[in-house]
Amino acid sequence: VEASIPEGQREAWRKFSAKEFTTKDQFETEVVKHIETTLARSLFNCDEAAAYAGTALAFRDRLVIEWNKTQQRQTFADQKRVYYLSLEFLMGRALDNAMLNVQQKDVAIAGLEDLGFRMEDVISQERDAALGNGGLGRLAACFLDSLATLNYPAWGYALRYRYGIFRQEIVDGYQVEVPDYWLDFNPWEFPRHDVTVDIQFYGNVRKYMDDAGKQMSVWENGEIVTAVAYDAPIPGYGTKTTNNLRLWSSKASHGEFDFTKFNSGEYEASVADQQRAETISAVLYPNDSLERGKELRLKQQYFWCAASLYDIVRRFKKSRKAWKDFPNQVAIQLNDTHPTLAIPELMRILIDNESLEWDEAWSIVQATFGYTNHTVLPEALEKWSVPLIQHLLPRHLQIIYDINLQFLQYVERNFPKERDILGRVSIIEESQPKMVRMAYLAVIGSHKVNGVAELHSDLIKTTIFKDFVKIYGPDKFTNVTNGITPRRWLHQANPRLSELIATKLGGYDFLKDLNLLHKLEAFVDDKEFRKEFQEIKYANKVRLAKYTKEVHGISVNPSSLFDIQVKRMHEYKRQQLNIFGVIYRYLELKAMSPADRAKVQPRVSFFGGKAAPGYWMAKMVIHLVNQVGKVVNNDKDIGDLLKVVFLEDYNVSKAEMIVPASDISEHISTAGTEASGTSNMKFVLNGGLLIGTCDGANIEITREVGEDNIFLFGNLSEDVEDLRHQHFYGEYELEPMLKKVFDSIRSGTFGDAHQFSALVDSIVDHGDYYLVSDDFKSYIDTQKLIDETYKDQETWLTKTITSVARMGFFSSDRCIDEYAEMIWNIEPLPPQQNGA
Ligand code: NBG
Repeated sequence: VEASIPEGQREAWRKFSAKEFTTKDQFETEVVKHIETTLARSLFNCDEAAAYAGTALAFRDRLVIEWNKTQQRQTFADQKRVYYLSLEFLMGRALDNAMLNVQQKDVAIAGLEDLGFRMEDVISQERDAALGNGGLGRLAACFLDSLATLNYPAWGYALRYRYGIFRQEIVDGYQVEVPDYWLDFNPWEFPRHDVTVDIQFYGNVRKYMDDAGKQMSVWENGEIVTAVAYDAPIPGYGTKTTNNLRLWSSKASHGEFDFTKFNSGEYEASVADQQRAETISAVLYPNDSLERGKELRLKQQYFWCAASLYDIVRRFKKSRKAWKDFPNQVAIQLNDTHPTLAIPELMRILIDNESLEWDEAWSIVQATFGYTNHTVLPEALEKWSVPLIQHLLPRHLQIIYDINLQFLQYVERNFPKERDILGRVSIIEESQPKMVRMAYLAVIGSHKVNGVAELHSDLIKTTIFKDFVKIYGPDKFTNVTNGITPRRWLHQANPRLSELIATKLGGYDFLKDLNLLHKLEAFVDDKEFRKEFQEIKYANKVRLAKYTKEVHGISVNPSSLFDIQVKRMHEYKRQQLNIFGVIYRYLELKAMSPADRAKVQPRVSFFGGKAAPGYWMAKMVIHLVNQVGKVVNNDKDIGDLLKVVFLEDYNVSKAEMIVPASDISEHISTAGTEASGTSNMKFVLNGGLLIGTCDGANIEITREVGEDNIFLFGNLSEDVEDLRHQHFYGEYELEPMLKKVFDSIRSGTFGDAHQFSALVDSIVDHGDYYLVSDDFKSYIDTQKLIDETYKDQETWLTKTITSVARMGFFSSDRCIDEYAEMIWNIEPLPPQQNGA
């Protein structure tokens, strides 16, 4: 639709076009206007929630102005764009980030004070946008921040879940899940009721001859659900670029409800249809690194892929370029296998709708897509049953079979002597029922496949994708080590540290070029700097201690060593190793004389993280942590020497408080299982040290900060297979220190032993798949080394400062530049075109 204002009237538009506030007074004008008009409240009726709403709306207006201009500039520049398809974007809160990125937080603090509010209270009114499970979703959010900051023309595409990840409550030591209805008030999204796409499910495929006598297929007679776009502006730091995150919401295709049914008296049925349609985008699946093959999940995936591709293709077609130019204008990144259906969907569009030949369509598809793998855990590798896809997406199943046929013929021609290879690499697993291996389809349909840390990228080449390396050659596979945005994870989470660094480095340039942190090493002996650095860490610990007291009623001494493990609860992440270590420490303390106890380094062990609702073993670990806490925290012999805290409902905004407060954080997965980890980077950047296994990005963190500044322990990934084998077929002896721990659990020290028997049995009787016993001694010894090292606070401080200075590599800006160059082949908008 052409909706431009005619030339003659544009002058008036320009004159009255919305302006951004820049002063305190202008900011206050905006806030009061929104509170009085948008919210219809007054100074006699303005609580903190209203102050938050007014402030958020004032900043939203600012973002929208820049966002509109950015879209115009990007359209005008007509460069290649990248589309990041991710089922999860774990954004957290938006207001603080917006204020800092547009560099107007000071103005807002002063303005709010004038109006009678404290910034901290206002910020804490906002609910997290929790549209993700863990690292994978948070990575996508960091990437959006970097893409905008670096002025790349980029869009994110996802689903607008009405319920994000559940809220976790701990009741009697057990996890209880509470729905997270977060859309009550969300000022950051814009419904685009004019941007809709009709998405088809079920139906059948009809073959026909077109006018030129060519055999064609059409998918028809399906059920239609409408996708409605909701947009959220993504501001970059210190740039005018404001990119778009587009979330699709599902609704019944015929609007409110079916009037024919309604009029014929089937009122309930008509409303039920509507609800069925809305169910598609209703809820985020709460599994982290686990796929369960539910039909609704597959519907979500197709709904989102099809709507996004329609949108992308529509934008491309406006440019009136030839199809062969599609990959020169469009890069699509698949965040894990969840969006893999985009591959057959783009094939369907090109062949069935646009009448391209198979080969041409296929080369466009391969040149367009890139695929990021985020795990080698077998239970996380997505497979969908052939009958389910046949039923839901009959045309896509045909296309998948055709892709597979072409691929297998190619393999057969090139590897005629390899008997078993075809069965191994086929997209279709010959099981009962047959399954579609989504990771293989993603590899075959993309031009690049990457892992997320060096070890992980090596592992995918030698394990799950080994045959594909042989088929395509090694160049198709690459590594982009994960990163984090220093804007949220330093500047926003730890403003005092950010400011201290800025005073030493002469400004905040390091937030855009994190490698500049290396200049901090020059201050490692600077007395004044050291003192302030230490004070900031202490203040952050005091803040967490205060929170722990207020929310959990547990008093902890901020001078203790703060040991933190916060992440999704998962056997491979080994929170059980941590809590067994805590129990061991407790038993040792109990056995000591009071004189010996007086020499012990006091410690607080913090845990936090959600367990998937159906993951019993993970829930059992949560329960054990809480039970141990109950015993230890109330033991008079122990006092401040050991406290155990389970922080309820770990999420992004809590991480912003927790991460800056660590002395040590735990990244202790069985070697070879954690693809990267990203909180490890956040903790070090905030002046904490790590205890970790040689896994994921821990390895590159070690390379950067130096071996002396990290506490590594445990078996190496190359030995894991052999150890597992030994557990079953060789001599298996439980580590004696761990046996003591189990004896105490079994004797009922932490409540009825039965409730933990599955956890203990998995190690004693069922093969100890995650090598808890094998790594236990090395873990305990390393914790002792940490206690010793921590006693010398000056040495500790030197280690932490040195580490911060060496973390430049882990900025997500570095990652995004690598993706842009190696995989997407896109350029940022140059300064004269990005509004600078
Ligand atoms: C997770 C890995 C993490 C990694 C993030 C981001 C999945 C499937 N994978 O180690 O477990 O840091 O992805 O890459 O959630």
